[in-house]
Amino acid sequence: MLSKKEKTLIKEMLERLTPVAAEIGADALLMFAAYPGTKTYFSHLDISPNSSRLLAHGKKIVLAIVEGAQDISQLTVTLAPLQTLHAYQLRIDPTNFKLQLLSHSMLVTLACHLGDEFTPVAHAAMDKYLSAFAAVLAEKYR
Ligand code: ZNH
Repeated sequence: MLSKKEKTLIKEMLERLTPVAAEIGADALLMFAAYPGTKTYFSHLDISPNSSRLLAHGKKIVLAIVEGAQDISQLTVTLAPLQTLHAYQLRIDPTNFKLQLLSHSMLVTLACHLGDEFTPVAHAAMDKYLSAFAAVLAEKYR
């Protein structure tokens, strides 16, 4: 799926974004939560623009994506706790992962933040990685 080169590219790109994880996560989450079907999951959180919860939750999401990128071949192992959380505690409808709305929101946000650095090669690699990530999160439901 992902070549060695792509994995390295993703890892480096994400590591450089770690200092602005909250900002990027917040932007992506705002975009994501604007989709009608996803809003309900966040009704208990104040994720209005610039709210502390938006930044905190956004940061958690990006850091999980950075962590997963450390060794993409081990994604199912790294993400096991998150799988359980989404499937059994949060009970997120798995359709949400298949729609890839958060992945898409993240790609758009990365494109905005990275500018020229978000090359077609980087875009394709990141798209594949985020799809794999979402697929792993949806796995526990089967
Ligand atoms: Zn999610 C949570 C990530 C998807 C919903 N998440 C969470 C967290 C993280 C994440 C990291 C935290 C955990 C702790 O705290 O420990 N997610 C993630 C990712 C993805 C996701 C990376 C993709 C790719 N989510 C998702 C979806 C949804 C969700 C799709 C819906 C629809 N999450 C969620 C919620 C939560 C979470 C609701 C909880 C919040 C609170 O805080 O409450």
